[in-house]
Amino acid sequence: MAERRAALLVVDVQNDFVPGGALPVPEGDRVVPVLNEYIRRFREAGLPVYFSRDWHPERTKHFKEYGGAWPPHCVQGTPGADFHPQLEVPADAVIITKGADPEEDAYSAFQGRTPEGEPFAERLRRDGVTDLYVGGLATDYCVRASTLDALKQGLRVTVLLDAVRGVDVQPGDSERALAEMREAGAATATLETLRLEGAATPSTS
Ligand code: VGL
Ligand code: ZN
Repeated sequence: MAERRAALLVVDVQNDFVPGGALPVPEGDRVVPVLNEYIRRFREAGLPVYFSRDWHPERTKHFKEYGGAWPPHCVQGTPGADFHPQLEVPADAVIITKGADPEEDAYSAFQGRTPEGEPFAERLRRDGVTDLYVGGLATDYCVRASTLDALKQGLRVTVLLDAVRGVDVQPGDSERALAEMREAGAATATLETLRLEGAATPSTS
């Protein structure tokens, strides 16, 4: 069997996406302690962890005022674009920035780049990642788009059900998004069922 290597992608856990923010995801803050536990497990197993962030210019066709769907959020350099203060982002974490192009919605982390300007998919290939575990915000937008793109890249993808929440602009959007991700080939897991591939040390829980 070919060697496999897991990695964690934490999607857009930023102040504007939690209650009190500009585009709050209901219960968005609840994913933070759960993600912190996933982050610890991946790091203890010697596996990579990536953090995507939504990072828009003030003027973008993503915002209502310029023809898009959303109120202004995650504007570059503002407190709303910071990671949630309780999210345990390691000092050496790889941050994937997306949404900086004023012509793009960029819901997917695969439209993002590392600080060196490398596309996320290339970075994953270089890191030898074959299995991507995805949690964060929001289930029906950036988690959905990132998961579907990861599957298109040929990765095995697992959505972390206890570490995602959705916007649900229409009731049921998140459930429909999860069904779509499963249909496209995504697996699902929780802290209780997680078994990591390619861990340097066996995970004990
Ligand atoms: C997102 C709506 C607008 C997300 C980003 O991170 O899911 N949703 N921009
Ligand atoms: Zn956005």
